[in-house]
Amino acid sequence: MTPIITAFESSPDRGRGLARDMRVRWALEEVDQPYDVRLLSFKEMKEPPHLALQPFGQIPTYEEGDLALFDSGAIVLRLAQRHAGLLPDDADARARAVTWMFAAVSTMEPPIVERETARLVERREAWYAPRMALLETRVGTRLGQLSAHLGDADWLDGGFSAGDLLMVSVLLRLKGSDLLDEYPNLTAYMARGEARPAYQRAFAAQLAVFEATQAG
Ligand code: GTB
Repeated sequence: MTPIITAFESSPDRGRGLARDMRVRWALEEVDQPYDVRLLSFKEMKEPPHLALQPFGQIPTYEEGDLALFDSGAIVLRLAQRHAGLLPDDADARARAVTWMFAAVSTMEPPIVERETARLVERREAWYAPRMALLETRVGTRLGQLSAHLGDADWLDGGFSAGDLLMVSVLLRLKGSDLLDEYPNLTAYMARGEARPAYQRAFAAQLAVFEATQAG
């Protein structure tokens, strides 16, 4: 049965692959699982049929037969548990890879999202500059810690895993920011993730959605 994911009909990132369906697409490509996509308008995301799948009215969701899941980390975990290629076989190594998945979405991503949100919606506030300085310090602290852990390794814990998939996805939200300038090992790590054929296929698929909206 071909799983179905949801994504923005019209992504505000204009095809840059920053919305969270991208990490699910990437995981599906890594495990060679074909999938269908249901595109949603912002209005449809807040209507009952979608709220029954995603109580917060967000994308992505994942449907596989009778199973419906939401939250990108949980969806990637499901794929990694059901298919070979995203988690090591050894039980302890597997637990460590899952730890990195949680660290990506619960330790690294929140300050990065908070900074992004401030840039989008708080720019005109009188207190914007000091708040941004604070948020950038928080992000910088996490980047420094992650960089120190990664060192000159290719991936966070042995071979590429779902932990790296989520961590690279989170870091890519900072692409182009000077916050990464101090950490060449992190930019190289992100580039290794982006160079993976599965990433490239996933990126092309989400970009095609944006290009179709431009053509139409
Ligand atoms: N914890 C959930 C998960 O991981 O799945 C969070 C899901 C989420 O935040 N979804 C966002 C959404 O549906 C899209 S990804 N937002 C609409 C809403 O809440 O009403 C976040 C996102 C959106 C846009 C950009 N961008 O334009 O650059 C980047 C990231």
